[in-house]
Amino acid sequence: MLRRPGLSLTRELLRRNNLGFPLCYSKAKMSAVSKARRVEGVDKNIWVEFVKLAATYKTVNLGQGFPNFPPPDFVREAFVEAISEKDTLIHQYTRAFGHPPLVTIVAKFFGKLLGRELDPLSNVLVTVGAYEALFCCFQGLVDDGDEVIIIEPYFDCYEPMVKMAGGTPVFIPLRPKSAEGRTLTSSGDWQLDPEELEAKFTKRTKAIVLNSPNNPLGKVFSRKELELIAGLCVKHNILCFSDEVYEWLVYDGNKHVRIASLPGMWDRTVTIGSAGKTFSATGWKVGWALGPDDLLTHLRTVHQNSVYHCATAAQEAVARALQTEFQRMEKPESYLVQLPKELQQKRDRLVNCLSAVGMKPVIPEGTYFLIADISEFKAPVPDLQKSDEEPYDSRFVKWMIKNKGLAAIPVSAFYSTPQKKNFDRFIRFCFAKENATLDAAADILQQWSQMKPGQ
Ligand code: IK2
Repeated sequence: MLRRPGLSLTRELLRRNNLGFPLCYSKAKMSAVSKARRVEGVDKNIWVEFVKLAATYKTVNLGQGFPNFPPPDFVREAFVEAISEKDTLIHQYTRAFGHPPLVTIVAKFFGKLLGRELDPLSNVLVTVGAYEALFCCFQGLVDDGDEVIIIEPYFDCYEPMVKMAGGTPVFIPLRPKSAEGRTLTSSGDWQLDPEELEAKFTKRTKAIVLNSPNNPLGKVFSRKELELIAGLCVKHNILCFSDEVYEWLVYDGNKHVRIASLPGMWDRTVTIGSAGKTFSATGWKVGWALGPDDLLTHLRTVHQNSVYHCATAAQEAVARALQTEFQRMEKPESYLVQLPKELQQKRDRLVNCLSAVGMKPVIPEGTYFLIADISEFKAPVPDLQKSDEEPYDSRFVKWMIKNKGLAAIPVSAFYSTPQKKNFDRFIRFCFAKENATLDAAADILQQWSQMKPGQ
């Protein structure tokens, strides 16, 4: 195999695979294959594209949302202990809808948080990451012709997943309010217009997707905002898919409110969580959906006919880790109490660095991410060829990766096509990184901002 100089075998394979040429097929054979209609128009994926770029060039990677620090010892040890078990059952298939120890502790843990008793067998479904839980929601509950309301900016997969289910996404933007004299704005300044939101509900609306804390903005929806959404769900009798993967990552004393706990919402909400985000182990790909049996039954049908179940040892490890956290819930020694404190310091480190170079950060109330406005960035950037197809932020990030060795994600990727051009001056950084990585990014930005045009 001809390898690009300087690339490891793993990186080379990643690069080739992302180019979309499976090594065993000839091009001629591939072109004879006609695709299914459901994959029409959903073939582009921001992660495939930008993960490949970040892997091809040597970058300080603040792009994709994963920590580059290890999960805590008790979590890693839980996995090691799980796979060291002589009990052969840990190494074999387990219950399709969730390994019994995991569904038991998830029901106990979230039952306490939601203030209701959860049945491990009917109110919990374990999935391959939150991603699969989302897929099961759309496939199991959205039909041809159904409309699904999506709040912009949104985690990119919602749109193709709705379309693959035959549904129509209907978008409603969070609009930034004026900063009223403040130099720094907050994700809390981005709000829904209640009348505009209500107007999106039609006879065809089946569900609304809520993501709080929101990726990429970092907005944590307030109880009042959630009550507005909940009221509309009840009034129009529609479902809510509540993606809460960043539920623990909330800063500045903000509180994460679970919409399923609001009046009238349990029966119509599927709440989605991620052990990857909870325990800083995104590669484990263990997630879950919580909800009433009559909704989850349809997710189980999709799950049993696609993935069937998630790796047993990973489920066992997550069960053990959650058990440990359950004993010390809300206590200072809890990882889920300590992690947001650490991340808030990292957020502030990055906010200071970006402010100093004129990339105006929107201070996030939660998540791993912050978005920054690059329109007043004090550094020479070449005239990036105008393109009707590719938004400016995307061209900017590609240039930055290739020429400055710093990876981020263009925020237009989190918008629907008509809105992309209105939000193409923001880029998203992930601050769930070692301080050394954040400092390396700061060095790049500082040196770049001190350069003279033409240098
Ligand atoms: N839902 C949201 C809102 C997510 O952010 C993610 C993970 N995505 O992170 C990649 C990035 O934005 O850089 C998921 C769902 C999927 O979670 P899981 O990893 O558990 O499948």
